[in-house]
Amino acid sequence: MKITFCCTGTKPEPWLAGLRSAFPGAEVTVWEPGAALADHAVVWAPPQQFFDEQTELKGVFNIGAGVDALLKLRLPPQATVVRLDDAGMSVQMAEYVCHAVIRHFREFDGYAADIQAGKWTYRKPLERSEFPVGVMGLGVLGARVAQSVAQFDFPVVGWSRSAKELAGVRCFAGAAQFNDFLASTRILVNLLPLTPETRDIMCLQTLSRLRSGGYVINVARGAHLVDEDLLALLASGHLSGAMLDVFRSEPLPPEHPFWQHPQITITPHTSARTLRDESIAQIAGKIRALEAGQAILGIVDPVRGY
Ligand code: NDP
Ligand code: OXD
Repeated sequence: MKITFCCTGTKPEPWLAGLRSAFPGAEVTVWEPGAALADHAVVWAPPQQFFDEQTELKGVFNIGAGVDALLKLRLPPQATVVRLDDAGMSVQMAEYVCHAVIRHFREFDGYAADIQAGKWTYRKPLERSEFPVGVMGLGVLGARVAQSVAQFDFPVVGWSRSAKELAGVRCFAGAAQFNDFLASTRILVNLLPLTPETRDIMCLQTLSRLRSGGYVINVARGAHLVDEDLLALLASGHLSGAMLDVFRSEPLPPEHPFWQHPQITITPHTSARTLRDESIAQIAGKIRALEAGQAILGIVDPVRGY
């Protein structure tokens, strides 16, 4: 068996070592133009030339959960495209979002500023029931996040394409229930995949439907959020702040207003990192299953876009 590795911005050696130890008999190499045809590919942001040349691939394994960039390429039609299915990311997302929700609700930024100014002051405790958290996307990551936030007794609502039942989460589904979901939400968490249907989904029209004093946590993709609309709603006071991990252009350009905005906290696309060992173990298991003709989780539907 031949496995080719083509991951832009990723140091290949540890991945090659892990894949070679999982498949001692296989040829595992870094792709270069003109390389021999492989059976399976492990990829992140490969160039189009990679797929133009690698025409015999059975499996294409993306080392991230989001496949929006991959699906912009022309892929070999026979290949099964597989994304990471948790692989240690859901617990990281839960940490990030719970941190953001609690930091906002408990006004920890305000306390930090007071302490910095030498002030020993108390704020009146806020009512948890007035801070319902709404999670868009109830897949592998969103479901774990919604249930983790619910552990802190916040009211939690969720929204997905197909109807779901999740303990502790009031679930809404489909376009018809989107406005009701938004109207039930004060802290909005985005964990949707980026598809033609979800691009620009957080805009003036939708964010205006959040409860007054709304807060936005975007951990999915930058193109879900219309930046100017967020800024306008912060200026008007309808929204109170945002914590953003993903941006339309990454790294966020130095002149972008998000860098210095007092109500916006940014992090550099780090809410859930790809963990190498977990990912290699998952991909190796799936290559074995595919080779044995068995079903696997995490197969991408190119028509659906995720
Ligand atoms: P999943 O595919 O498991 O879940 C996607 C969820 O979104 C599903 O519940 C799906 O509904 C819902 N959804 C998709 N389209 C729509 C729509 N049009 N309307 C309503 N709901 C919709 O993905 P993951 O949870 O694994 O990952 C989510 C995203 O998180 C990734 O695509 C990626 O962009 C981002 N991500 C960001 C990272 C970071 O570090 N910032 C790290 C990892 C991922 P249904 O259940 O009905 O199919
Ligand atoms: C992912 C990401 O999609 O890292 O996994 O953003």
